[in-house]
Amino acid sequence: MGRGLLIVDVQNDFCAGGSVPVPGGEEVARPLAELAHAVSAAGGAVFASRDWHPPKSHHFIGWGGRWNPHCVRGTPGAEFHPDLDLPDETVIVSKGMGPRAEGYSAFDGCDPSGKPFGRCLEERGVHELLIGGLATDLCVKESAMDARMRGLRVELLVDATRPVDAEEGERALRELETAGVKLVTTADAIQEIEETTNAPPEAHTEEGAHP
Ligand code: VGL
Repeated sequence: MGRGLLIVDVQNDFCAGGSVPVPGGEEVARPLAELAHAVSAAGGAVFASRDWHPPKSHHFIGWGGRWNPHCVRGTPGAEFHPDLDLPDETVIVSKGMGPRAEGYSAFDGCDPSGKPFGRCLEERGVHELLIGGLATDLCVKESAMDARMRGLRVELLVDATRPVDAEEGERALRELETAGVKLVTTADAIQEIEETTNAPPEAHTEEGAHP
C-alpha cells in the first residue's frame, strides 16, 4: 500500500541525561513504538534513523562544529532510547558516519548493507511517509523536506517530535506545512491505518467474486 514510517534519531544522547538533550525527547519513544507496531502489522515499512558519528567529527565542538560530542557509534549515548521498542523488521538507517558528514537528513543515511535510504523507500514502494522523532527543527525537518523534494506524501507526527529550540520548532512546523507536509497526531495515524487495513473490499472485487 506504500506506507512507511521514519523514526528519526530517538537516541539516548538526544534524551534526558544525554549530551545534547532535546527537552522532552524521551516522551516520543512510546507513541512512536506503538505506531511502528501498527504500521508493521499493516504491512508497511518501518525505518529508524540514527546519528552514527565517529569520535572525531567536524560536527562537534573541538573539531569545528557546534555540538557537544553525541551519538558516537558504539557508545551507550548512540543506542536507541530503551522505550523505543521496535518491530523486528525495522530497518536501521545510519547517518553522519564520515568525519565531515553532519548527517541531519535521513536521506544522507543508508541501511546496514550500505543502500541509501531513498533507494530503500523506492524498493519498498513507499509513497507516503509518516515522520516523527528528534529533533523537529533539525533532523526531522531536513528529513521531511528531502522526502517532499522526492515527491513523497509526508505526514509529520506533531505529538511525537520535539525541538531543540521551541521557537525554531514552531518555525520548522510552518515551513514544513508550506512545503506540503500534513501535521497529524500518532492517534490519527493509528486510526487511519486501522481503518484502511480493516476496510471492506472494493466494489469491483465483490462483483468479481459474485458474478
Ligand atoms: C540533532 C544536534 C546535532 C538533532 C542532530 O536533530 O536532534 N541535534 N545533530
